[in-house]
Amino acid sequence: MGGFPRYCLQVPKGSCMKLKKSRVASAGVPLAALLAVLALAVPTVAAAETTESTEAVTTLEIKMEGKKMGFFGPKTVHEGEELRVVNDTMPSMVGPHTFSLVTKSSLPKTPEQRKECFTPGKICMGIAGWYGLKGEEAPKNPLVKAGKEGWDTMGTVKKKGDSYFFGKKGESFEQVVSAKAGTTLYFMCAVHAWMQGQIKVLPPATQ
Ligand SMILES: [Cu+2]
Repeated sequence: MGGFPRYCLQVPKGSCMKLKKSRVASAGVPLAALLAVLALAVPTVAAAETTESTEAVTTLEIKMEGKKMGFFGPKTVHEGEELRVVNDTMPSMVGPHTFSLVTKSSLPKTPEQRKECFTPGKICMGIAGWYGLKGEEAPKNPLVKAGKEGWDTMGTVKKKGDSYFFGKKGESFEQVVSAKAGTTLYFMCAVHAWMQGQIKVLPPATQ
């Protein structure tokens, strides 16, 4: 388990995904575990779409789905709700992750941008900088707070955003969505630049 290693940047193109695929295949995900995940996912989605639930928690999972590793979960969350992120991958296989709010224009869009993400002046290294890191070590404090308490601030290569560093499997972190309704929060992982997503903030749920 390390810090911000350039897992997929240090190896020839393609071999990173192949490596992960074979390791995941050999590890074998029990069907029961997958079913449990599916069973959990259904009520989460349902809760996000109704206004009846109280103390709703919206959960984004960091996991493998087939060959694709990424953030999976609902596309909307209510202002004032808890947004939880859970890491279901093994750091010993795929490295750590960050869930980092970044501005839309900061997201690496092309393969070239993703490849160069962890270099000076680029967003992945910028996120490491939010943690006060210059290289690939793990941060002492996994949480970077910016703006108001909770998830609200999308950062750039120069400006801090809200971020959490996941160094362990099963690790979970949640805090309130303090971004205003109407905002779309964009996020990415600083270790795996292709792990990106967005979630739209809806008006506070009426209870
Ligand atoms: Cu990642």
